[in-house]
Amino acid sequence: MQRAEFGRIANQLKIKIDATLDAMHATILEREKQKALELEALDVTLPGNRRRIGHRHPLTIVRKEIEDIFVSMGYSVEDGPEVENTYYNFEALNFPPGHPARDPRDTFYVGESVILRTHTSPVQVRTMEKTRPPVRIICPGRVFRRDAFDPTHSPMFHQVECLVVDEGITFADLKGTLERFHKEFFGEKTKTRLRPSFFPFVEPGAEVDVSCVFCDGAGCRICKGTGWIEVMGSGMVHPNLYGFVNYDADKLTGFAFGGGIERYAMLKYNINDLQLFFQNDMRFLEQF
Ligand code: 2U9
Repeated sequence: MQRAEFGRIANQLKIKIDATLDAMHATILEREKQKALELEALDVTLPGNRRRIGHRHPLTIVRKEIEDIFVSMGYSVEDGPEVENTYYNFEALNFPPGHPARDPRDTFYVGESVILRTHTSPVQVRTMEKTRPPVRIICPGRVFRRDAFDPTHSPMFHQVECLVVDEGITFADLKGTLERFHKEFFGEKTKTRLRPSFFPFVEPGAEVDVSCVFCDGAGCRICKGTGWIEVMGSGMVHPNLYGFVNYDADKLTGFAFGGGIERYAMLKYNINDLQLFFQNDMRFLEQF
């Protein structure tokens, strides 16, 4: 009898101990869980990690803006090889045989008559060769000249050139197109002016100035007090050029112009050093 009683008590004790241990175990688990939750707590009000995402280079932004303006006026965008034949870069553009631009000190020669193009004009010649008039195109792209690096020069830079050829195209069409383009690009108050100049591929040729984008033409340090800034070269397509592409020089006239994309970007964003476009410094690039 004593033995049975003892067994019962011992059993009750075991149940109690088990329950106590279970309770303690649960408490420990709960405490651990709380600790882990506290440790892993997220403050959703903290700013997130900034993820760097790529975006367009300022020269690409400006090139596309120029393309959009001309496309909206009915032009198409053409491109062509950066490694060119001297025929397309010089001969077909009316450069005489001894012209200084052909000198290996100014132009990168890859072979006897193969060079890195010094302007995008070969694209216009190639386009005329493969299509009949009317022609209404712009040609953006890289060009190469043996210039040393400085704040306004680089051995590689970007140009955009324009060519229009049709019956009855006049100098007034050139002037009107330049005026429209510069108003679209720099703003409606921008004025355009032409000064006589010479380029082998145009006759007559003209330098293109815009009213200073910094002082609106009043005269400042950047326009050297003149109120004008030179941005392009232009002119009426030289009649000699039509023979090279089998166009009828008696029926057709045309205009052309060209300028540096870096120059337009520098004026638009007030950048004073061309090198910044090519150094790929994130502190510069992230501003666009
Ligand atoms: C063809 C006929 C004519 C394009 C033109 C210029 C004048 C010119 C330079 C300005 C500064 C290039 O960036 S720059 O160095 N360009 O002065 N370009 S007329 O005339 C052409 C092109 C193609 C068939």
